[in-house]
Amino acid sequence: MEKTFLMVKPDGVQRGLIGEIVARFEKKGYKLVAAKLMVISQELAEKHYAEHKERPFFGELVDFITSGPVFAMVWEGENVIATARQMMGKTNPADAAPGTIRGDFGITVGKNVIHGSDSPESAEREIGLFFSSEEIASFDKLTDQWVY
Ligand code: DAT
Ligand code: MG
Repeated sequence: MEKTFLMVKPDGVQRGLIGEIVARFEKKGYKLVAAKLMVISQELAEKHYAEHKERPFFGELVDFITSGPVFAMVWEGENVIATARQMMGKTNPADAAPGTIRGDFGITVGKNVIHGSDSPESAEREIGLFFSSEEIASFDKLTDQWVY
């Protein structure tokens, strides 16, 4: 089954949005298979956002993502990578539809509450950066028979 990497960013943690965000993916029917509260090192931040290294906002982005604890998660389910991106909303909360996480909880692009992998390749890469294989649970969720 497909897996994705999602992370409540430092602004979302400080604002008390972890529970609200986890609840949305739980209610959707997805399965949480790994989660931890952690502070991202400079090195991990630079690896995680390597694709943006040449962008003018890279320094700010790394400073922000390392500025306080994040809540890192792995979620599993059918088409979870693309659907989680839809549930998050557009990168800039100003463009994100109401009902999406960024549309409901964010105002500016620099503090947009949540990260989510944008493709199968980035999901695999990001899960590997943040979690060891022993940290990812493999189990049957009994309610899946009422979801699928
Ligand atoms: P996403 O997080 O939706 O995958 P992205 O990968 O293009 O978006 O950018 C990563 C993060 O960088 C994004 O969540 C917020 C920040 N960012 C993107 N564009 C920005 C901009 N023009 N100014 C400041 N920060 C920006
Ligand atoms: Mg991205």
